[in-house]
Amino acid sequence: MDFGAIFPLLSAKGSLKSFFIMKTVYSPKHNLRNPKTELAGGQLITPFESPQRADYILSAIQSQQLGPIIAPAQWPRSLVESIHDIGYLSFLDTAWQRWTEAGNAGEAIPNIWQSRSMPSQRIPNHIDGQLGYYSLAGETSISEGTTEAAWASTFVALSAADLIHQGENSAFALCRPPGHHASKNQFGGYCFLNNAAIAAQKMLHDGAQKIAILDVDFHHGNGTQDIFYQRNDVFYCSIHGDPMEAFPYFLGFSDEIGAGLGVDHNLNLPLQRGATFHIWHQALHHALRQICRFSPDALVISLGVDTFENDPISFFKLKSKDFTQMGKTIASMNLPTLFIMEGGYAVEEIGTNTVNVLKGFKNEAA
Ligand code: 7XA
Ligand code: ZN
Repeated sequence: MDFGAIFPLLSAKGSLKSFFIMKTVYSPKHNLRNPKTELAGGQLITPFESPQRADYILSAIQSQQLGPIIAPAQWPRSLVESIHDIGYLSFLDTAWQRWTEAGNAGEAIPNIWQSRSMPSQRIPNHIDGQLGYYSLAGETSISEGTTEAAWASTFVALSAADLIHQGENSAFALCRPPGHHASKNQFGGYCFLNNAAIAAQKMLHDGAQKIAILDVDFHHGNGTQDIFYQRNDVFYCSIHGDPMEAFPYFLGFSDEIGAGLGVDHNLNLPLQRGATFHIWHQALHHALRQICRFSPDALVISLGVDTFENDPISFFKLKSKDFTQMGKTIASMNLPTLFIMEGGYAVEEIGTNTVNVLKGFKNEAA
């Protein structure tokens, strides 16, 4: 007898399906991150990483009835300090105020960095020097409200991680600003606090022994790699545009396999310009096989949908339907899975592409 036909709640295996429901954690405080300037092409342009992005995702979640939308709780600062340096966090706390008090009219954009020819380890006192010290790239301006939005984004990730701790088999953290480029002590690539790393660390605090982070954003998550590079309790794996051709340019190569205890706990799968879903999906299978060998207690997905064919700053060729298959394939791991929003700049399709992953996952997971 086909129980599924009589009771739509029952899968063929007879287990309860949760009506394709996945809880989303969301905070309207993401709107506090609303910079007017991004340095690109020698000009100050309207940033690609805009509040609209989250609006589109939220409305797709609502219209496609993914599941309940929940507000984040507040979490202790110590959880964030377990990933980021205290000095960096104080810099973020005061940067905007110090920038404006220094008499600057525009948004805070770094314009000097410690370089190969200036290897001083000193941290400058001046805000201009500190912007250089605490950043890894120049496109990302700090504007009023940025730090508050970044913390709210991290609280979204922590609350979604907590849903998994409470027994949900999956959850979606609609984080904005994103996080995977943020290292222990540097912002850049639109990221300030590394939401995926902080959430993974919370899962370990909560009793998990091993966490795998799979980064499917178009860009390599240099911050996440750097944070866990010498550790063997977190396996970091990323499929991304070849850094010889794509941001962040200086990390994400296939010979970066981890160091010390972390050897063989870092896997980079860079792909060439024009990669189709067929190629991308082969890389995903390879990644999942390695994650399987690691045998984690849970999976954190750094979910960027800037692999989409019409993304304005990326060069892969995934179509909207491919994101559904991506979710299904990830579900085959049969692990508690936390999705953390990262990039994606084709705003009109960002909601569809994101929800396609989540529904693909949920429809497949028993
Ligand atoms: O995943 N990371 C992103 O989507 C942001 C990448 C920033 C690229 C800036 C290029 N000028
Ligand atoms: Zn990206």
